[in-house]
Amino acid sequence: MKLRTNAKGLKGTLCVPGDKSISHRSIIFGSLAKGVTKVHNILRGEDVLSTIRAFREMGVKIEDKGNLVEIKGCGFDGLQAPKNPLNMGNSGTSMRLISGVLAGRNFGVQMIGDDSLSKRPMDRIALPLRQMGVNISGQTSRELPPLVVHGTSDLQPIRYPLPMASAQVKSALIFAALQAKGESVIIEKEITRNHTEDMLLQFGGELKVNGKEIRVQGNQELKAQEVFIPGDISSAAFWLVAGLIVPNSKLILTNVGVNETRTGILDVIQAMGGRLSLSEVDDMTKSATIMVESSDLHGTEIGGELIPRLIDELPIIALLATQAKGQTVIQNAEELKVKETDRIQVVADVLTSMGARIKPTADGMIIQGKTPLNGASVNTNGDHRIGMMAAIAALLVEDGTVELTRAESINTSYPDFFSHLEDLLDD
Ligand code: SPQ
Repeated sequence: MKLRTNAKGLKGTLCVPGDKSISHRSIIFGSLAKGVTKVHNILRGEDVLSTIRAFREMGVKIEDKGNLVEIKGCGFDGLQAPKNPLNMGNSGTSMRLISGVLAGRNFGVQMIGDDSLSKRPMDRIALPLRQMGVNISGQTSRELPPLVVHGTSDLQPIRYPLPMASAQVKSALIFAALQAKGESVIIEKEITRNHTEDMLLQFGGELKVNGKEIRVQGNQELKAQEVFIPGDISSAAFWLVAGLIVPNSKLILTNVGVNETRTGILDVIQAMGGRLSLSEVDDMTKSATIMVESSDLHGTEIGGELIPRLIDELPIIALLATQAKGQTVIQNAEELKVKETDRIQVVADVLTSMGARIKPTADGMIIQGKTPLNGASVNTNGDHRIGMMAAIAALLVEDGTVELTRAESINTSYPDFFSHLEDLLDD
């Protein structure tokens, strides 16, 4: 598709769709709890639909009533063996978290995915789950999908220091630990998004968090809840950056999730001198209204503990850095290599083809700022965040066209992205 170029400004107020990570977890906890869970503002993106389909195929009744989604959970023991392989589409979160759920189920399941998911390593969950007694295997030593998981009713607890900063591995182990015989201890490498921990407590479960250490007792029962999902800061990120770099812009984003494990991008924008403010901060739902305006930005350094708090925003932050004064250095972000694409290489390739000056490194990028962008032909390579980054970059192209191939991958996390862009364009 041909992308909009040469934008004269972005203006208006927008409510971004529900948080993808929290949406997945609401379906999982709702299916595992006993009773009827009601979920408001769920994201109806392809990834979450994969999680919904998987639990339906395991016998859980999930009804989309338009204004809310209702899940009739029957507990861990209520799950039934699916008749067919579970197709997780593009969703790493679905495959990894559901593997943890299956760890304590006494039946075998095959999980498959699209071409991108079929290249993503599952050894990171296979290794610890095997230690707990699960029969789990994929293809090659990286345990790539298709992945076969055969759980056990004799699941052993685990003490596991995570070798990488990963909320998906942590969450898979929490779901497994809930079904194990005794207490499990999971130690994070860096603190990552804590939606699983928050929601476990909301559903009446127990866990103890002490810094990077998480203790979970086995054999827990969960109770159905009403869940209100805030907007996804990872989707809001595209508008935050657009509002900062497109001249004559002012955007107000309402009901954005601001859980502190996800707000690294706000810290970066402030460090770069961006005009940004928060209002209507709600500590209960962890949400806020965020305002941004076109700004004079300067380069910064991004690394260490900050990385897991903005990992999915690094493609759009790289674009932000191309418009700032001076150099931006991103490091300690090697996890980017195992996302929907190798996001270090693909971000560098796409933005370089548009005229940016970016050097990919082993664990990040070095970006030179104040670069005008030109037209190009861009392929998402099946990665939604690359597609949305290219669409925001195109707004700065004054001469030339930007053609985007495989744009449909954006439906993974943001099906209304292009209609929201049209609403905000000030011409
Ligand atoms: O589900 P998927 O494909 O892995 O989604 C991505 C994304 O960009 O939408 C990563 F590619 O987000 C992950 C995120 O990077 C979602 C997630 C979660 O919901 O637990 C955690 C992060 O991954 P990780 O590697 O930290 O476990």
